[in-house]
Amino acid sequence: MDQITTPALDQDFIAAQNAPLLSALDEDYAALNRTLDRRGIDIEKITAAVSAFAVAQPTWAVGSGGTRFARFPMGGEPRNIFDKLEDCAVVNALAGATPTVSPHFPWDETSDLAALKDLAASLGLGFDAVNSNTFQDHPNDARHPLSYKYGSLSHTDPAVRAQAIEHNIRCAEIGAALGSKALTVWIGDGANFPGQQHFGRAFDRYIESAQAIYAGIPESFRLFLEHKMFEPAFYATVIQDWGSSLLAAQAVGDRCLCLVDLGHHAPNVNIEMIVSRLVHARKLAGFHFNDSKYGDDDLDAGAIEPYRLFLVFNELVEAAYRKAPGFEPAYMLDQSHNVTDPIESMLSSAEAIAGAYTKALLVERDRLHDAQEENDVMMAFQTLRRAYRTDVTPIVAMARMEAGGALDTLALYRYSGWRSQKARERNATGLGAGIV
Ligand SMILES: [Mn+2]
Repeated sequence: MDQITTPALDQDFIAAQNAPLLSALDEDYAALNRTLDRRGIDIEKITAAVSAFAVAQPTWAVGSGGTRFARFPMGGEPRNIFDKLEDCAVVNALAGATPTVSPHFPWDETSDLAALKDLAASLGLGFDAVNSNTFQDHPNDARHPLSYKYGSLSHTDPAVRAQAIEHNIRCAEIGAALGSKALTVWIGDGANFPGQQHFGRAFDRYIESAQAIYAGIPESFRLFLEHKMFEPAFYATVIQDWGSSLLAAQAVGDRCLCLVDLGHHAPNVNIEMIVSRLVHARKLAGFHFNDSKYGDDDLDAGAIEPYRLFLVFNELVEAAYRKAPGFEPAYMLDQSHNVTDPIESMLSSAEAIAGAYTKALLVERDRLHDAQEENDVMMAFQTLRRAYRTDVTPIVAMARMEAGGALDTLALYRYSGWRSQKARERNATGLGAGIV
């Protein structure tokens, strides 16, 4: 593997670009410090917590996504998992908060896992949850002679279920070789027509298959079940909501947990409350961040409903604050970038997520809990609002710099010339990407 040289990955370059912005940051940070001091909040503690915060990058997010209508590729897109790691490394170098990547198979297949692991290590990246794929056929894989057209883990044919189970176990084996500790399973199984599928039998078959996967993956692994209300099935989906996900996870085992993706719910569902319920059940696997207006839009985190993002983080921070048993969430960005440079979207989203997390950390918990217990509705609401309307930009920037990142991530990324350099070097074809 050739040595990767780019200003975007060079710590001295990043520091030099940060230098002229430092005095303004110091002024803003000092002003915010005075504001928070009046609330009895230690800004240094908050900054340290934000600096330590991490969210994983899915490998598919660094390529241009697409819709069912079209995909509009851009120059310099990654061609394979090795290119994707390079792009993820750029995001992490500048954002300072995205040190792990979440691979997806078969999209990230390689015959040289050792080289992949070596490249990740040289780029300062680790591997997060591994994602399986039984929502499409694998025509080029001899291990996949059967079609998933009518489902995978819940298919009526035991041979298709066995093939899907085997694929999941293999994904976990690859993950174990890379240093991952979790397998995420999202299936597209469902029905497009009333009467097409026996709801009860399909759910029983899914649970049986999930149990077989659980028995086949390393004991060090956690199994994440990701639910989604609709798409590709448009009438009924086997694991359509957190209720089905929880029932299945409870039937499978202690290390089987429920993963919440912000875009996978019916309109108006109270997603922050789902977080609270799954924490109560000790079954929250983690969270996939994105944003949406209509469905599983996979837009950039915080682009449409930043207040909801804050309310989700408020529940996550609440769980950490009260040291909820079994609370060890895995966070990942799960977005599809259709009209932006994916690296820019990832940088923007990492900042939005860090901002929402910071605001949730600013919630005065004791004051909130007191107001709740006293039924002081307005003060409880205002306690959340006070945290939410605080401009936390200086904390997020300071935390990012302390983690080695850039103060102005987008400006530095553009100035580095990474994309145009890659447009010359890469000739992208056949990239695996999609909305999951
Ligand atoms: Mn997801």
